[in-house]
Amino acid sequence: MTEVSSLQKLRYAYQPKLPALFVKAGLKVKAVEGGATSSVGQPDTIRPLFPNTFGRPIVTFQSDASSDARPLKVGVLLSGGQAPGGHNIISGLFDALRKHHHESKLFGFENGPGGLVKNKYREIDAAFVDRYRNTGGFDIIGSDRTKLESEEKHIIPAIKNCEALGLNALVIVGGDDSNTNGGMLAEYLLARKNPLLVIGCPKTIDGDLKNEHVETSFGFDTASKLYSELIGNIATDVNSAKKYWHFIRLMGRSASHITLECALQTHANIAIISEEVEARKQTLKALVEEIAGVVAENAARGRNFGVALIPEGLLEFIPEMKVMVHELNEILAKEGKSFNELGSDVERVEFIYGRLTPASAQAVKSLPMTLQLQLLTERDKAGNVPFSKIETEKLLIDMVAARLKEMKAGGLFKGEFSAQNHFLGYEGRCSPPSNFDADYCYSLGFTAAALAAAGKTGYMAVVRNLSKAHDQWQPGGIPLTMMMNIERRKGKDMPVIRKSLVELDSAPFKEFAAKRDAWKYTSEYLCPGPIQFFGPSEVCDAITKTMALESARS
Ligand code: FBP
Repeated sequence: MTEVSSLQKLRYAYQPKLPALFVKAGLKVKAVEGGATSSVGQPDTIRPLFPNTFGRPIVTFQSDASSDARPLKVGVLLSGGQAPGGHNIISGLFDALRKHHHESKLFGFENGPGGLVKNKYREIDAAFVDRYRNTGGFDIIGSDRTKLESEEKHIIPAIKNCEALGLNALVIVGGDDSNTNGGMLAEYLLARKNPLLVIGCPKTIDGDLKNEHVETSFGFDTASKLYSELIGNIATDVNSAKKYWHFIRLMGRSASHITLECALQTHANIAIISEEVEARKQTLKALVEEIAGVVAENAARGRNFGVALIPEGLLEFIPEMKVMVHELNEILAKEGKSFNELGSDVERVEFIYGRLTPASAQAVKSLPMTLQLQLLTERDKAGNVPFSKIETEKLLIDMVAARLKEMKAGGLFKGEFSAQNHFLGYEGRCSPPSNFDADYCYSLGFTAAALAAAGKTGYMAVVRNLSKAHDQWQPGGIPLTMMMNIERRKGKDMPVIRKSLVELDSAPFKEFAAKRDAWKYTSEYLCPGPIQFFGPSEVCDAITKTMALESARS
């Protein structure tokens, strides 16, 4: 990296804010344990699977000038999709470990869990980390989606590689799946009296790794602000040209937190929330009817234009599609080998149609063939349908256009429908982190180092009280088992960290539900503009509407 932008030079100089405890005491802290914990679901099934780590207490920290400071060797890896702030976890870890003891060392496993298994790593030194402070992306060490699931292929080599480096702790920066794997690894190590510690950090732009103890995952703040900026700009174009409906699909593989936040930030005319579609048991046909109705009513008011937000994971929440995807997953889990040996797309669809229930076969056949093939053939390493590749916004545009044509013939629609489609996804995942994500991640890095220094394993590093000023932020650790429940994955019941979906009785959803009718037929869009790094704190340090509303009610 020989040339850097003027903004990046200034961002290098930004000193991320820390909780008062770390400012005052550095890592001269001690862990304070609360009472025993349980899991969020099925404790009787999960306890026997985690006999060594289940029930461990929540940990907070207090300053302790007498705490012992021996050098620590820590390995870190970034797992799954990129999220703004990952580099600051690493700079926070590095600075905290150096503060703890100048001989401490930090190693970065390259290209995610895959690099841990293949023993690809680099030592992180001051000159190297300085080039990545407060920058976006995961390019510092890379990431991948390898799951640490096979004892022979993944776990044993991973442990051997950590031992060869003499690591005291491994920090896994990832989402629900990666942290679930971290919890399993911690249990595996303890059962074998291996002293290597495993600590997780909550990452994902999707915002779905959150609960009573984890207030947000990092990256959600920056990504949703960046998408809101772009939606605001499109809305201004809509108001200027007055000729298009823009259908904008927003990332978020499963939960609709990003779409909800962007709706609150921009006042788009339509925002579909997948969790509500599921709760209402709305079929695809009924959803199309609803959207077409809003388009027709806008046209009746002289407005042949508008903005519609579509969450990436929508299809899986439409009841008939959800059942169909579940059946497909079960078929592919059991008969994947025979399916993969088939030579043509025609053979593949016939194979699947014949095994689905009639209702699910009907649901899959109702979709265009390209979409059917994507649903049938593609799965990510966790066995999920890769919704980032499925163009749901185009499907909806086509279906709404067809319905409007029928309505026109029946005299129910008298306007024009000309649509543009967009997908806002990857452009949000590597943005320079907002001040919030820069500060939060740097604090998470310190917290992970404090957990390692305190000898804690099977914990997620957390920072709480995030809606308050940073000096009131509270670092701590939550047992990974505490966030687990049993879910069906790749045809099996598995213990996994529970994903947080949009709850319809949550403050952010209620705010949206109370305001959305007023946004349907107007052009009173909000244009939030780009993320700001310099200027008044109410602009530069603003938290998401989601967090503001959640914390006001908590
Ligand atoms: P994580 O859950 O790993 O953070 O990734 C989230 C995400 O950005 C989703 O929003 C999106 O559907 C998916 O990753 C895309 O995955 P990929 O980067 O493998 O295309």
